[in-house]
Amino acid sequence: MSGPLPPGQRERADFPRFGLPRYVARRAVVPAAPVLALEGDVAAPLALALGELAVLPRREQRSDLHCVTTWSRRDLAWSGWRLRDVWDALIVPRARPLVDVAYLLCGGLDGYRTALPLTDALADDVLLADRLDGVPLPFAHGAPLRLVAPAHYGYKQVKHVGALVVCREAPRESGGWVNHPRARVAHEERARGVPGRLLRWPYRATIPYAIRRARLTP
Ligand SMILES: Nc1nc2c(c(=O)[nH]1)N[C@H]1C(S)=C(S)[C@@H](COP(=O)(O)O)O[C@H]1N2
Ligand SMILES: [Mo]
Repeated sequence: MSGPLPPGQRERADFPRFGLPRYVARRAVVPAAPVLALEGDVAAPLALALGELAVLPRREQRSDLHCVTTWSRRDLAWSGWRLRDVWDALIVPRARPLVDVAYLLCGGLDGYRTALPLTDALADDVLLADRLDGVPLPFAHGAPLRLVAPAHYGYKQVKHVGALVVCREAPRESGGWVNHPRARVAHEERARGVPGRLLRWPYRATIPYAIRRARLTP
């Protein structure tokens, strides 16, 4: 994927393990037989074995990852399932969301959780990926399953996904009040209530610290 980077972003040649220092310093515990829990404002909460996703068509997608701290990694080759297909084929018929649900919260096995408005989460390019660059998703980048939502900053793209929580109201997120509810990269929605441009420099200054923390938990 070429063309100019979104506003305020800078390309990185490497692809560091990254995250909020509090979460990236934790090691997600991945069970031997991982499941995807479907819960929240649904009639019938359930847990899907990850193998059940294999009934859906596999999607391959090349897309960029834009971290809110201003680094971008371009042209990652993801493979997995479209979240909208999971929604239509598995979540709607089996968990039966209530009629007025509006958000989808994604929960990671390290305790990290963020949400997107349901309409954003069901966009064409939002995947639950289990493969990256032709190999099973490495632990560093979110095994066994990771949310890929290229139009949104990295902080919305939960790694080590263990649960999808359907919500009527905007749920609490790991980033707290500072998280923008949509976090669209093209609109530089880095945080709630502050023009994204003003956060480029202070966020950029935190990159080395987060990468160091991440390396301590390989
Ligand atoms: N479970 C979990 N998912 C997470 C995070 C995290 O700390 N824990 N950090 C987010 C942030 S801020 C970014 S930029 C990307 C980084 O993905 P990477 O580690 O594959 O580079 O993961 C996102 N997903
Ligand atoms: Mo990030």
